[in-house]
Amino acid sequence: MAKPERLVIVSNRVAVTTDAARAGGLAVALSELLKKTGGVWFGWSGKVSARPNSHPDTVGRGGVTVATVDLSADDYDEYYSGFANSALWPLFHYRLDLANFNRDFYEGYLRVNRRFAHALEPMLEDDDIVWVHDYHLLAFGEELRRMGCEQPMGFFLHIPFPAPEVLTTLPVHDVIVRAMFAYDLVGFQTEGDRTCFLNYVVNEAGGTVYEDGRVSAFGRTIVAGVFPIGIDADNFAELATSKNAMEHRRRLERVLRRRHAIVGVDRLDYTKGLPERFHAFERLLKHYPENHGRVTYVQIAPTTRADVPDYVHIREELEGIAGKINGEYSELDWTPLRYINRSFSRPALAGIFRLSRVGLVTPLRDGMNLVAKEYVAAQSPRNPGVLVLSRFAGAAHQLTGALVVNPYDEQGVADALQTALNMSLQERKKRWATLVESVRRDDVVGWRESFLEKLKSVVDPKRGRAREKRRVGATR
Ligand code: GDG
Repeated sequence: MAKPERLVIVSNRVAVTTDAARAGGLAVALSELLKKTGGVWFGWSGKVSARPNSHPDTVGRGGVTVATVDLSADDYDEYYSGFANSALWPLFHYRLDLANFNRDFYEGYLRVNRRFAHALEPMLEDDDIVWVHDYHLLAFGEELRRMGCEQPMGFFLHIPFPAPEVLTTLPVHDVIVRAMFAYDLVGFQTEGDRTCFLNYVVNEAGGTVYEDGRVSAFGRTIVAGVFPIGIDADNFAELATSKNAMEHRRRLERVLRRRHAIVGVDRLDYTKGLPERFHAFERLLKHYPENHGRVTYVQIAPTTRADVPDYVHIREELEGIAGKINGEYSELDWTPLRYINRSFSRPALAGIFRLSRVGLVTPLRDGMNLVAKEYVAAQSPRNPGVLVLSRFAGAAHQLTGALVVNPYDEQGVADALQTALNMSLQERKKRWATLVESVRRDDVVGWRESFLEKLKSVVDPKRGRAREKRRVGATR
């Protein structure tokens, strides 16, 4: 039997673990795969050092080589906080008002992409398959190609791809999209993201789109595909009834005292629509006063990217709104909004989801949104809750059993919450059956397999030729 190709995963941060109780489904799914095929996970160590290593530090963990490099303080400011999180992240989420197009950031981004490529290249073998993840590393493949690497390379964008009208505000938009053409396969979360990419290619780069998914521009032909990411649904469902989950559930039950819970869980990020969501809850209390003393909204929002200034602002803003709502509506024995600015373990989240009558997921823009899928997976089949989901989350294209809302329409979200809180058990069960079927069917294993199968099919003829060439070279 032929030996499976070795997989090399490249992402900004590495997360090799199979402990599903601690890590997200994505980290677990990718590390399981690496263990099967053997492989390398390469990325930033998470450390900032005065003299970053040019050769990766490597650790072997059960057949997987974890290879990491550090960043310098300038790298961190320009590549990570700068171009990735202050230019690309806001821009790709349609927040032009927050985007900072400082040229030093861009230079730093290219420098780190190049340094990462130089660090990985000596570790690559001819038969490797390289799979690069997300917006931090758009230019990584091009740097590897410059060094003569011919391995199949795929890229998956976890966040949305913006419409050309938005993308072209980035002064270096053409350089960035050209770099994406170094990959053989570029994957997006939704058809909408792929369409935005294709529109750019045709209208801005003068490229051609073929019916079979191939796209030509900048002198290269690649394939652009849609691969909606999923979760490990069965595992998350099991977590929801684990001992740890039950403990958290009981603690929450004690404070709820038979009230309904609405739950939100999001990284504290301005794309997640949290101020709008808080205001929508305020409208629920104002326009549907029967919910006073009857409903508690629990919002878990652990801090991320705390050194990017816009993340400090959003935190302050939320504290203000939460204080106002609780100041106005609290009773001696009822706090309407419990806003918790820290993280919980995955089993704890699963337990809290299972207890909550409503899962409130209203990002202003989101590549997919895994929380929506996790909420569905955690529900009890006998008494499932209702998912209220933003139409601007990639997940809305799959999760049609949700109450789909416009997160900018605060009254509309309040009305949907009221509908969810009063929905009959029969209707809840019917909607949940549709939701859970989709979450189980399109899971994280299906996602990774379909991406890699497509990548192999795209490059197969080319790989055949490359092997042939090597064989010819060897007999000379
Ligand atoms: C990006 C894209 C896309 C959250 N709080 C805690 C915690 N979490 C976990 C959730 C979920 C994950 O973090 C968040 O995933 P999302 O998909 O919701 O959002 P992003 O972090 O923005 O992810 C997104 C995703 O990539 C995958 O492609 O869906 O669109 O933006 O798993 O449960 N986990 C723990 N404690 C917390 O307090 N343990």
